[in-house]
Amino acid sequence: MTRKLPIIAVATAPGRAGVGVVRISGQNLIALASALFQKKLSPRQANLLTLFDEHGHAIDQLIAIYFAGPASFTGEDVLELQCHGGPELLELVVKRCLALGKAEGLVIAEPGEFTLRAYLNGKIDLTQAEAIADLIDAQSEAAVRGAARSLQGAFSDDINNLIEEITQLRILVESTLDFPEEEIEFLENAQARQRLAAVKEKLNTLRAGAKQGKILRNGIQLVLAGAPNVGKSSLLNRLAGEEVAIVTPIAGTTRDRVKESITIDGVPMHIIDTAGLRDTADLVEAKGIERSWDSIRLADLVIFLTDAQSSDQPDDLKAQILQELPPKCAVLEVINKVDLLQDPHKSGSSEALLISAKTGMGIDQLKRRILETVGWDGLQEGAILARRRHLDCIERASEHIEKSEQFAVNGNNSLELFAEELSLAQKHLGEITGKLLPDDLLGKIFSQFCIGK
Ligand SMILES: Nc1nc2c(ncn2[C@@H]2O[C@H](COP(=O)(O)OP(=O)(O)OP(=O)(O)O)[C@@H](O)[C@H]2O)c(=O)[nH]1
Ligand SMILES: [Mg+2]
Repeated sequence: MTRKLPIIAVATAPGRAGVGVVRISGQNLIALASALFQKKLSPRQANLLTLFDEHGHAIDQLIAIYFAGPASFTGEDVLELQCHGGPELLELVVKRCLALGKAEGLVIAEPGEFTLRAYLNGKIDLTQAEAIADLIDAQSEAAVRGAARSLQGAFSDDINNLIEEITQLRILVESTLDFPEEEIEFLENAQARQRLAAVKEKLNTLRAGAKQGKILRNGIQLVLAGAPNVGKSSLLNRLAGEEVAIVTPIAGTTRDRVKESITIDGVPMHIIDTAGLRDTADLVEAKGIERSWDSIRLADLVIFLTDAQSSDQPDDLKAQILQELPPKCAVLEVINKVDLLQDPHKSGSSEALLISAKTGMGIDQLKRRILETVGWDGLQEGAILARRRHLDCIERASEHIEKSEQFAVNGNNSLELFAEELSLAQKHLGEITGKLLPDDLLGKIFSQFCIGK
């Protein structure tokens, strides 16, 4: 995880483009830079140079920029080669660099290794490192903005401010521990409870923001489920705004899952249209139905679609779906084909939404209900892009703050426990920015990056 060898990788995406960037980072790259170009590069300047192979034939004319450490992305010396963007060409450039960097031990970078070095050298903290990956993976404009804010340090600042407030409180508590007779007075004088309440409120705001950020980052797995022929594929097409799934009047049309990603109000939705659920002797259809159940088991939200005209009672199927749902997954009941009804308002339970995938009736309300059900509050100014890991740490910190509150109330002999809970809350918050992070977790986080980052 913490090797010191110089590393190299293509930093741009695979494929052909105008420009392709090869990045090298290491503790001392002066010798390598000279070997590559037979001249000393001036740091932070664009140098137009030609790279030659071992026979003296030109490989590419490129722009080289040399960043002397620690004033670089990784904190080490960094050499960035802006070549022409062809995959074969970039491979040749990397090969040439590897050959000339052999003496210094130049190796191909592992996924996320550049960013890991930036983190280990104190150039960025862990939330900022994660924000780099999230910025690159962002699936909507709002997600880009959220990740960019985290990269600027907005999320880390919020966390660090909270940690600082808890530290102040701990200092007060711990300095009183030596004088037990003053405990009760301390709690009053230091306004411990008010300060704790303020910490709690900030933590709640942070949690609410992080929840929104998680929705924005991961999107929602939305599964369309129901009996055959109720119009699931038609609804997918309507939501996607194009004919992605085959629609026919024949029950059992959809066999395999059809996936389409859209955004609703900037929130990424990964919609999965499934095979209609029924007992069947058809082997292919049965396999498809198995996959429908698999999708339901992984959903964030299931739309249970029924047909307004059908006389079938959907209650059994609904009960079956409810049984298979993962925790925290909601079901939205939606009745389709209301365009065929004389009086749409008479149909179904009061909660079910009435739509027509064919005419588009009720689709806007459905979109609104989807966002409401998954807990999307609308985009707040200053939203950050959070991960499951962040939310878990915030939840755990909140639990310890809640517990500490009890000890602040009881007074007698509980200041030590009060201090202990505060310190645990702090520890979990520290995990978010990486100040207090187990090594194995670090490996896990950076291994999810792609090479060249
Ligand atoms: N009138 C009307 N017909 C609809 C509506 N939605 C779907 N249909 C029709 O219902 C039939 C079945 O639609 P699909 O979208 O294929 O239904 P499905 O639920 O995907 O069916 P399976 O893939 O077999 O499970 C087609 O003939 C559609 O044109 C609607 O809102 N109104
Ligand atoms: Mg279908």
